[in-house]
Amino acid sequence: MISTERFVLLFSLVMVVVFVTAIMVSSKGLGIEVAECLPVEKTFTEGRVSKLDDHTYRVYYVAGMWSFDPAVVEVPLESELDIYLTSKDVVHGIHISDKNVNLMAVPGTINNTRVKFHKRGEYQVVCHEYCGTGHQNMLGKIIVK
Ligand SMILES: [Cu+2]
Repeated sequence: MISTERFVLLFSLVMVVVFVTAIMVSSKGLGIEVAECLPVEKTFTEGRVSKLDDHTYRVYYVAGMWSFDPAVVEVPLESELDIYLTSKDVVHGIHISDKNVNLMAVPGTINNTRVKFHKRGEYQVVCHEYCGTGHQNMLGKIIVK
């Protein structure tokens, strides 16, 4: 007969293996990307958009009280945006409507993710971290033509 402690320990080890396997399958097998942090040395202070090719853009977002730089990004249909995000003052966040993008903007760090646009339209960019009295005005836009 197995003791309760041994059963709990064995069960915990099995669950660790199951969770690590699930993470590996999600990231490698299904291609789900996990947001990553880049080192402080690569911090930038100005927002900009760089065109890498006809359907690949690199967007450097700088969040600040209470706006995003750049405020408006225009890209063609089927574009992939490689988004780099930092903050110049306090902790902000970024959420892109209808997309599974939800990043923190932390001063001194850069967060990165990729998003692809398969439908035309205007996608609202909002700050999802309460960052002060002007938080509700912190809006941006991504226009897919
Ligand atoms: Cu904010």
